[in-house]
Amino acid sequence: MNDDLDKNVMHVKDPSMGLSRAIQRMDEEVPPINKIPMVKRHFTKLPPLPALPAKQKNALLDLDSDLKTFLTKREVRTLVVGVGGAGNNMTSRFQQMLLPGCRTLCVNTDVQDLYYSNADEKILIGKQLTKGLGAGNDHQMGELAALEDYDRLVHLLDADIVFLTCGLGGGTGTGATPLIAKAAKESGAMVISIATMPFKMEGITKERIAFQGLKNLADHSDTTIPLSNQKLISLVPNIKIHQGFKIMDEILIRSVKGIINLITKPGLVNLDFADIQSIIKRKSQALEDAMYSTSVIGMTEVSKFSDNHLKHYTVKALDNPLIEPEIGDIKNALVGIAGDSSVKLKQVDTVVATVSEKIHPDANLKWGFISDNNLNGKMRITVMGHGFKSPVLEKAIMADYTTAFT
Ligand SMILES: Nc1nc2c(ncn2[C@@H]2O[C@H](COP(=O)(O)OP(=O)(O)OP(=O)(O)O)[C@@H](O)[C@H]2O)c(=O)[nH]1
Ligand SMILES: [Mg+2]
Repeated sequence: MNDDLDKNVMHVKDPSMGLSRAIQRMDEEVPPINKIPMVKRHFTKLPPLPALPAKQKNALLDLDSDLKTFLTKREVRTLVVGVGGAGNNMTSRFQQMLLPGCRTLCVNTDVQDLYYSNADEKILIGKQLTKGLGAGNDHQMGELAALEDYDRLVHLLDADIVFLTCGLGGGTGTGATPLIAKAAKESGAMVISIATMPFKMEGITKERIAFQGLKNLADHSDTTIPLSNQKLISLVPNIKIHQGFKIMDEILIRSVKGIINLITKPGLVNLDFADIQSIIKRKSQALEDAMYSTSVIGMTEVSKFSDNHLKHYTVKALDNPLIEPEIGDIKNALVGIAGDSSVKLKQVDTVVATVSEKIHPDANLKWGFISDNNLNGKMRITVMGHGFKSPVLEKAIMADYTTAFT
């Protein structure tokens, strides 16, 4: 070993020496360090940056006026489209709510229905084919009418999110809505279809037609929400048919409004278009996977904020009895909470944690909070879940319709 180096090494002279003795020996033998040599540092003083002329500086900064223009450009463009008699009725009622930034469009083969409907925009499809007289319960006629105006539809469905609504079981809604979904996708929109399935009393033919329409609709939509009229009867027996339609209209309108509010209102914790895109993800474009492309949307308002109360109503919002989702299979969820400035973090946590505990353990969950002082002591909870298997869609997709109409 090198002698110089060896000098600096303390050798264990006596391996049996106790630790305190060894430290004492080290203190005696190692010379104390009296002086730590100073390292002289050289700082070069940087010359001051030349001040930019104000004009040049402003050109580099993003001014509020620029941000505002950008903000309006990035606003999510939503369009609610009602197809056929039921769809037109729902859209007309939706129009009365005057949701800012949300356009409405009615599409029909029936000129009279369309004339009396109330929407920002209207399209009479299949003028050559039906002469404005409606599709007469013939879904093939409805489909041909939409084909006649397909190019016009592609141009007019210019939005980021298109909500399609119709009552399945007739001619126009059943036949045209799937093609309208296709046209909306072609124009680059995300398509959310919400359709009612007929009451049993309307007959087996209508039911079969509705199931085929649902299959075609699911094939061209990002997400499809079938609402069963029949289930409404089991929930509210002895209801009159027009009351039943009204309730379904209301449910459908609220669902659309709920989704729009989730993503378009600026929040303290924001949910946006990208979030809803990430939630409504189809497993694949294969038709068999469309049975997982359904969503559940639920809303509730609470005025008591105890843990139990919040948990109870959050589950209620998620467990929509007209959709009957398999909650444990929900793979993606959005939770929107709106409340006034008194809402506490713990309360928000209870709602979000309740959804998280109920849905699939690996689910992707996003939440947002909108501060809305108009809510005056109330909290509004909106939940949207996606990725579970819908028995109604499964039935629609798996059934063989080749013989059903002959
Ligand atoms: N929610 C709701 N559902 C309705 C209403 N009217 C009809 N329905 C349902 O929707 C289904 C289709 O009816 P319509 O929308 O009138 O039919 P359409 O699409 O106009 O078809 P055609 O008139 O044959 O061209 C019916 O079988 C009912 O189950 C309504 O006002 N509200
Ligand atoms: Mg009609």
